[in-house]
Amino acid sequence: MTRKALWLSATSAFLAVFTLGAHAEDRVVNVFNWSDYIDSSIIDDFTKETGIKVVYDTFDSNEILETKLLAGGSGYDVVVPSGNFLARQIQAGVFQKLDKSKLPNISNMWDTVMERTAKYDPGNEYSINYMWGTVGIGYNIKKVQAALGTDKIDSWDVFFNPESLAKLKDCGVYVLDSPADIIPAALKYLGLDPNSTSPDEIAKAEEILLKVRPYIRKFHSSEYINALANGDICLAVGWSGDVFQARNRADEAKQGVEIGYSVPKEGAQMWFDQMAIPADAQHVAEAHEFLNYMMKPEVIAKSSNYVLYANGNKASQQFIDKAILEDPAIYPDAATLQKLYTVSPYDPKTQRIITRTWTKIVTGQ
Ligand code: N2P
Repeated sequence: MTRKALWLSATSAFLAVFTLGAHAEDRVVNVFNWSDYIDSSIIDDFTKETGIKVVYDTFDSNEILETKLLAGGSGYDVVVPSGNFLARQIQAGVFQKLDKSKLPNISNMWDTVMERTAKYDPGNEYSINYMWGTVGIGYNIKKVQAALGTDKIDSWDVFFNPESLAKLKDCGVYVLDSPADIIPAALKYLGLDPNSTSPDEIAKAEEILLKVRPYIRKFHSSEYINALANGDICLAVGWSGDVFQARNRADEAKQGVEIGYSVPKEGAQMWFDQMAIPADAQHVAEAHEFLNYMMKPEVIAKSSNYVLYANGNKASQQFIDKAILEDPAIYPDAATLQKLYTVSPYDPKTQRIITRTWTKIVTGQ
């Protein structure tokens, strides 16, 4: 070997080692998930185990996530839309099919949940269930008792009946800033199909929501957790696990705040949040490793134990706290399941009506 050739091969060997080293350090996955939705030690453990750094951002609205996904180039490798949004995003070409050969832990998933999520993602080709839960009523037991003379909340009437909600105005009412969660609840309360696309029926939901609008302090999809826990509000239409997290925070604060959650008897929405990989993700291998890690029974059980939502992983149930697994408001029993309905994605025309309606409701005009 000539001197020059020797130098060249030494240089390329050095470059190769250097690039490999840089590559190993560089492994990253950009995750965009709902706020208050994970025990952060899970992220640290994932990085320890795989060497993959996690950049973890949060949102509290399907609409925000959807805007980013439809614009493209979000920079995210794993996102978690709810099923009804996922379905139309799949249609729009936003996601790539999962490589199931990289997801051996899929065998831990729960067929009962997969059958339901297949409604949004036929064959579950694009997504894995993260958590699922309901839309219901979170409330401050003592304050509601003082204002209404009862702390038995078993009906949407406490919220949709203006006379009742007026009594809770001063102690504070928050509502999810989420048309696809609240409008179906209004339709259901009115005895109509929560999936109605009839403009007349949606107008009826608008009418009833405008009647209670003066008694609503805020539309927001995550602040109600602390607001309930601190005793700043007495009622929130919110997501099950978030209300249970409020209950835990209130217990920890030991200020005497007691929080209840009701799945109203008229019916409540059951939703499924699904992990998926955008078509333009830059770290596809890392995204699959993340998904596979989240399907480890101990890992996803740890998440459920912390966020107080049920997950779609059957094998994880042996690691879930008994009190959670046996709480029908988290893991519904047959009687609770009877009361739950799912919602379908809105077609573009209905979506325009819903968006317009929602603006009117939130602005109160
Ligand atoms: C997480 C709430 C997610 C439920 N805090 C709505 N999909």
